[in-house]
Amino acid sequence: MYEPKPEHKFSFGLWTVGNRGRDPFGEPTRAALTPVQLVHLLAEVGAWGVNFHDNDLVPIDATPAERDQIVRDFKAALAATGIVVPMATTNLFSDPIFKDGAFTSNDPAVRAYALQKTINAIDLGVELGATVYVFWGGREGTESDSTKNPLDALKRYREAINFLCAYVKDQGYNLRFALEPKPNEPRGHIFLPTVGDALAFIATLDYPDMVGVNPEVAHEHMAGLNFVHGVAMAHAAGKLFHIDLNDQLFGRYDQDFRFGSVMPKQAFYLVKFLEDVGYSGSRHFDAHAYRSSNYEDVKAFARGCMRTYLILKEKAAQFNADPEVQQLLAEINADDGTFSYLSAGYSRETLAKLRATTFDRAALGQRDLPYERLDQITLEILLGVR
Ligand code: DIG
Ligand code: MN
Ligand code: MN
Repeated sequence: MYEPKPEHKFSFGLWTVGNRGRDPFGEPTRAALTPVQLVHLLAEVGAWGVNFHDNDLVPIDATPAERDQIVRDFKAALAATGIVVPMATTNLFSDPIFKDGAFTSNDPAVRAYALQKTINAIDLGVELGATVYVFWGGREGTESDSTKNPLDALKRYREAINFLCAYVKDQGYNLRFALEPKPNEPRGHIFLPTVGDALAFIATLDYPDMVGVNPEVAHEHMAGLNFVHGVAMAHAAGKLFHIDLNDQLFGRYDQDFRFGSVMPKQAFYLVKFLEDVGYSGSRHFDAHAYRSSNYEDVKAFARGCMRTYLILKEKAAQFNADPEVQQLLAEINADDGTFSYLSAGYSRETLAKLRATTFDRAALGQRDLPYERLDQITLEILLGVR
């Protein structure tokens, strides 16, 4: 039961199971594992895919010969395990050159370097099979808004993404971009802070069809937002190209906890949504084990992410099949068709009919809404007593 299979499309970044436990207040608690070792660890726990930033795989100062050897070794590990590479991305945040951003840096040389680095990283990702390319602009932001006009920053961001979309088209790559929002950390304020901002930004691009979003649970929770509502917004816009699953409380630093480990009820609604709409992308866990964990516990963390997803998937099916839930939903959404004429949109006839309608406000205000009963049933399904 709850064993991960390739068809579940569970993926992890090298940086997730390879996280060494460093945090802003402490040195690493785990030894470094090589990308090849991490691929074998992921195969051992039953993952389907592995993702990476360019420098998770190829050190920033590697020579071309070293790069090619690393790629050969990595490809051999992928072939030996059957693990695939669904997504790749660029590290535009670790090196000091990016201290004031990459695409939005005030220094045109840094912006140009970020473009060059991303082009090379796109080539690397495509070479290893990626079809989604994520842009998390962790350093694209400010501490002091005296330093950067947001219009200039967004213009630079737009020019960079437009340039890179044109590059991908020119190369004929089968690759789509997914912007990953986050409100802050490591910058005091990060541009494109939420799913809504990213969707608005995409609409201003030269090739909007190539660009979607990669929402992350923890990042919307940091902003105190309902993650499922943001995911639904992206899905409705045809822009849910990828998703970063993890967990945390609202208003905390980016905790990247094991999926479902903090707010299982919200995780349930997310899994229910993804399964109900038939989301076909990666279920990517951008999360890491506690600093206190050793690698056996890191494997437990990875298994836990996938098990929890599968358990909640089963709970969602149970919810959908529960007769009392279905009866309550039918009650709540009762519609005798009286107002169906409005769904055809505006017309003079519709307007006249609407104007001529009288409403019994008191009666409508007294309508039964058994939401407590429905939510209690939901909770009892999750608690396993139903
Ligand atoms: C952090 O949430 C970001 C980076 O780890 C990476 O660029 C992206 C890919 O999922 N998530
Ligand atoms: Mn995160
Ligand atoms: Mn992420």
